[in-house]
Amino acid sequence: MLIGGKLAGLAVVARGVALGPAIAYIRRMSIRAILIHPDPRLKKVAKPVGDITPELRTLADDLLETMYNAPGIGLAAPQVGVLKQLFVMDAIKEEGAAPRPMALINPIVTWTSDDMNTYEEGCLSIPDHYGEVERPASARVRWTDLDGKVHEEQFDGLWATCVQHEVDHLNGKLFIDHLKPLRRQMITRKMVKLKRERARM
Ligand code: K1U
Ligand code: ZN
Repeated sequence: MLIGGKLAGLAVVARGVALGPAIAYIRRMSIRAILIHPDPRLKKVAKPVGDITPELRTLADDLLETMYNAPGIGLAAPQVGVLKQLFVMDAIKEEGAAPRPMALINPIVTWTSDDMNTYEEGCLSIPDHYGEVERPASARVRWTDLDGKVHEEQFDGLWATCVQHEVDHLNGKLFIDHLKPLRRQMITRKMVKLKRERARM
């Protein structure tokens, strides 16, 4: 996990040590290209992460940078073409509240509430299209963090919606798969057109 912060696009990374003279290294964070639906990589089931390598930490930092830049509240590795079970999120809504960047490796939903919640979802892989999706209002998730520590936490409200949207991405599912077929086809056609236009530019 990135400990330290951002300095004009630089990640000050000090793993487990105090900042200042003990800064471990400075790495330029990268904004990665987000895949746009339809793309076969967005339909695949992501592979479980084995070892937590420096490359995986770099990927997590880049996902966070890309998510904040978009802006978005979540981003899954398959959305940048990496078919690994990793996503990042920060669903803090309150203006001025401290950010809570999270990176979740190999997440498993261990419980969902019976009460449901409907939220008008968006997706960074389906720009400018939204749809009402009904999901459990609360979800408990177990995951591994970038230090290899296992966590289990209950998410509610927007965090619950976001965590389930991101787990869907790891299973090759998009929010439009929860919509009626006609609406899904309409959005998909518009995305095909958008990709064609972007390719011409
Ligand atoms: O996974 C993604 O595509 C990111 C997506 C996550 C998400 C949005 C809404 C409900 C559930 C999950 C987004 O972040 S879309 C952008 C967005 O919702 C947003 C952007 C700026 C401020 C607040 C929200
Ligand atoms: Zn999405």
